Amino acid sequence: MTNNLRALIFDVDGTLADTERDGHRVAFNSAFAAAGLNWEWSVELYGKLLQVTGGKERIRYFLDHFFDNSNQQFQPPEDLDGFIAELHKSKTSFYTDMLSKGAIPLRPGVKRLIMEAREEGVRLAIATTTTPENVSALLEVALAPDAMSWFDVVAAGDIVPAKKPAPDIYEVALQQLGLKPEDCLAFEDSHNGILSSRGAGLETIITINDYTKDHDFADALLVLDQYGEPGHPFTVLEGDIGEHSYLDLALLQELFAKAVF
Ligand code: XBP
Ligand code: MG
Repeated sequence: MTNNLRALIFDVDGTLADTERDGHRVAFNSAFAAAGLNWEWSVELYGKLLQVTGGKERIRYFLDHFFDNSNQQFQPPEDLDGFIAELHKSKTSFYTDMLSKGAIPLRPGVKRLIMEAREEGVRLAIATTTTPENVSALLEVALAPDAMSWFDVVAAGDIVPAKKPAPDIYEVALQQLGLKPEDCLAFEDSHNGILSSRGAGLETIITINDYTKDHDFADALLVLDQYGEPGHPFTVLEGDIGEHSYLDLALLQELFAKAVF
């Protein structure tokens, strides 16, 4: 029996838009400065910190593993969790401000693919580690003012205690969609992301970016540099795409039909 492709479930950061280096990282640094902290996350350091998903979790990971406090300049407050939560709230505010001014565009082909799915009645969902208001800040400006209503499910942030690479956020998305993994495809950009999506049983399409180009994607259905556009082909890094030169629903249906769930 053949299954129909019923829904596309997208990661956000790194997949829909390159938000990490010039968005999240910059917002973290702005929040540190506003709090009077002289912490500065360079592009290189941030690459290492991305090993841990979730902004609050990432700040804690920085303090535990990368922060040189030998001169005791920073006195950790008694309520470190509360301190980190406040810092992260400020980071979210800097981030949503930046994004609402259009700081970060969608990656090539993303809007076209989403519009095509809508036209063809393939449902849309999001499964992300980031804070929910970050998703709307990006999509309402970069996609369309009413873009949030295009997604049947937006599973985001702290609704699951175990963030990616745990499968939980994808499991929530599937549950809220009322679909099985073999009805859907997932879209990711990172090793933690594909561990999460595959952990939930989803076949996964990867688009790499500068931070994730050396990650292990052996488990992916397809690995691309980008979705591409008519006249602007993608580069295929792993997988079989026949005659196609950009990612559209026809290619997704072909891959889906061949997928072994
Ligand atoms: C995204 C993340 C997030 C963002 C920051 O991972 O790891 O932590 O970097 O978002 P993925 P918050 O793309 O795998 O979902 O600061 O809002 O947590
Ligand atoms: Mg991602």
